[in-house]
Amino acid sequence: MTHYRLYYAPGACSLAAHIALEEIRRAGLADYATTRLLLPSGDQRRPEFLALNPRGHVPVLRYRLDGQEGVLTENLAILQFLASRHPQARLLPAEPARAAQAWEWLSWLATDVHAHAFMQVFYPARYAQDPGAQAAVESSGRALLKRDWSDLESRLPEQVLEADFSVGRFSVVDAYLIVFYRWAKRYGFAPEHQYPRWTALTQRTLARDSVRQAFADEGVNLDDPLPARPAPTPFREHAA
Ligand SMILES: N[C@@H](CCC(=O)N[C@@H](CS)C(=O)NCC(=O)O)C(=O)O
Repeated sequence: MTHYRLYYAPGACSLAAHIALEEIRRAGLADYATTRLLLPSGDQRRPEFLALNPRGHVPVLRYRLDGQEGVLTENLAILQFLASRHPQARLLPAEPARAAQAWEWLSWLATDVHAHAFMQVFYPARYAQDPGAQAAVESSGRALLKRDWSDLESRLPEQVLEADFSVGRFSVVDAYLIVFYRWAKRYGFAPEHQYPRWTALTQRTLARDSVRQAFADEGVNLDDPLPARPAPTPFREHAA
């Protein structure tokens, strides 16, 4: 049986892979262990972690497969690997048009929403030195996110209000979307008051045992407040 180890930070984007692994474990398909990193403490820059991922990012997945050890980085690669290794877990749709929709969601979330918009909000000091310019970067990220949330809400099918997930059955898209919903709440976008489809989808996702287990293991909740931020410095870190 394949065995995995996920390197994650509580509430970070790695939560999507954690949920996927929990789905796989509950289906009796494979087991996994976890290693927790604390981003505000700089664990991602420790030499032993950089040896696994020189980019200094979670998630990282280590696996043993057919006697071989492997290391995989990048959310989308990890989600795809897990879904294709364990088709019985049905983590991605099999039907081509549905699968393409899933990839449409995953690629937009990883690039426009995470890498483009949220990075400006999380790490403005990586874009500008001057505190005034950093505030401008953060507000640019917030404006992008506001646009993204409207786009997201309008693209979710009406059926998510009553049943269904983003692309029909539960998939890793929903595991990834709930990470962003939690971040949206923490960063003051109040999605529960503005986006009924995304909120209904989130509640349905949160009702899954795998999702509740991954949240509990990481010690996070949908309603966790954002801790007070330290004064801006060039190395300011966010708590996901
Ligand atoms: N492109 C990477 C981005 C991963 C990423 O940005 N992870 C964040 C947590 S959500 C991280 O590890 N940040 C630590 C840092 O940038 O120092 C992916 O999609 O896996």
